[in-house]
Amino acid sequence: MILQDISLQLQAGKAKLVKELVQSAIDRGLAPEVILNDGLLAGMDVIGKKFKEGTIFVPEVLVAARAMNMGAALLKPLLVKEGIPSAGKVCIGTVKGDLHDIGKNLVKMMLESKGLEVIDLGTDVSAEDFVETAIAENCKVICCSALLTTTMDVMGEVVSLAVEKGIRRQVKIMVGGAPVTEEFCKQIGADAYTEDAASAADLALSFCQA
Ligand code: B1M
Repeated sequence: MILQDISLQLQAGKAKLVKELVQSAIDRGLAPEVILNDGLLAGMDVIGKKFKEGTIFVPEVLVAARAMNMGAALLKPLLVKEGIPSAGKVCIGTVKGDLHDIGKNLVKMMLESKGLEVIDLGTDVSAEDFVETAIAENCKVICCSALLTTTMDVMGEVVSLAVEKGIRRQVKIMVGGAPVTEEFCKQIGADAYTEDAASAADLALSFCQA
């Protein structure tokens, strides 16, 4: 089964092979969302569990992440339609101190697939950078991603700074990433938590259309 092969080769860090398998899955007519969820993300899920258990280490995770990115790059043109008018402007980044960007990149891809214009601030993004960008670019939504429990609090700083700079009513603040929860979102006064990239994009679009 090709999806299982994609997952297994991703876990083995075989980026070139993953790319070939993803291309072959596309050629066979499998839906890009299925290839992403049941192939690439299924493989990253296993990597995450093994990393947590301590049976694999940073180098193995890095090669798997590279394979994930190469596979996702092939799916991007199928998920993101080029040349459609912008449905609204959003900025996105992984918060200060945090270098994980796979999830953030997926959210970005899904936002673009909804026709939203996305300003990607990258990783290690301070509260100041999020808020200043939202002001300068007139963004309707700020999207913050965090993968480390130690960096989640920066999301609270984004909310506080948005209040301090007087833009809190004009901008929605969305949060997500593995350690983030609905409860945490409420606690820091953000507008919305979503568990995955597709629901984040749906919600960001509805915020922009409101
Ligand atoms: Co790191 N890492 N890592 N890591 N890493 C985790 C997060 C960890 C849980 C692993 C573990 O179990 N021990 C753990 C954090 C523990 C904690 O905080 N409690 C951890 C650690 C400890 C570390 C280091 C400290 C390790 C070290 O150096 N000793 C270090 C920190 C570096 C830093 O950031 N300062 C580190 C480094 C790395 C690598 C560089 C090796 C690599 C990152 C490569 C990269 O991103 N370019 C890496 C990876 C890959 C992981 C795991 C294995 C996988 C993360 C991932 O990409 N998942 C991760 C284990 C895990 O999460 N189970 C782990 C796939 C991705 C698609 O999922 O990002 O969750 P995710 O995104 C999802 C949703 O969360 C959601 O959408 C996506 C899919 O639909 N989502 C949003 C994400 N952002 C959203 C925003 C939204 C809405 C939804 O709205 C705005």
